[in-house]
Amino acid sequence: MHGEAEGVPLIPVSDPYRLSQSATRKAHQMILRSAGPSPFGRKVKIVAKLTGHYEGLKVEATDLMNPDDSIRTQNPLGKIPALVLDNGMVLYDSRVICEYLDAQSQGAGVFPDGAARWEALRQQALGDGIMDAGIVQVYEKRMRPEDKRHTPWTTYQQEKIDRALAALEASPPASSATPTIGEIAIACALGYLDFRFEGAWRKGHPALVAWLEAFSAAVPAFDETAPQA
Ligand SMILES: N[C@@H](CCC(=O)N[C@@H](CS)C(=O)NCC(=O)O)C(=O)O
Repeated sequence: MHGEAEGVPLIPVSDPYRLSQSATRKAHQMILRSAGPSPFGRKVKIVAKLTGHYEGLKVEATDLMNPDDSIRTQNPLGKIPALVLDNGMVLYDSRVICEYLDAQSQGAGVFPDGAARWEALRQQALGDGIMDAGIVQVYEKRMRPEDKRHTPWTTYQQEKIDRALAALEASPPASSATPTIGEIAIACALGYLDFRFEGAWRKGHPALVAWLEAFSAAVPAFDETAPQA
């Protein structure tokens, strides 16, 4: 049986999808691999707060570009967020982690039942898609030398964001007392656009701006998890 004592390496190195040999942790503590600016990590942190799991979570910074960072053995895709459970199993990606946290809670309702579930999952896909298209543009700048960048590619990605914003402006999410995963994902996507794209989205989307203001007033976890450079 894997050790549960504090300070004892829990998982043998022969189990590559679990904790690295050097990792140690307190019993019953989950480890969230994330990074300050990650909008997907922010989704998970908000859901952890809403479901009462945040106190039991140790957030461990990740250096995605460091080949020796254990994220690459914890998640073969080398992506964050990843959640190391207290039995050593690693869950990824943010959708799986959020659903897991919600399922462990006493009906936080982040993933509603019935027809509302499909609306929430669709909104989550839209919010996640905005983040994906934003991250691709950030990486294009970060990873490629200027003379190798391909503007039509970043324009193609930006158009996804523009269409998503237009759809949301025409039909903003509801302001539920209990925020759904869809509302959380959209708020995190808009927060990411604020963080990395200087809030340019705000121009021409007054209904969405008002929605985000109402969301951040109703859900303190949103401001509490604001991205850090
Ligand atoms: N669908 C994934 C997306 C995660 C993602 O793209 N994370 C970014 C950081 S915010 C990442 O790890 N990028 C590194 C890479 O793509 O290799 C999720 O929901 O968790």
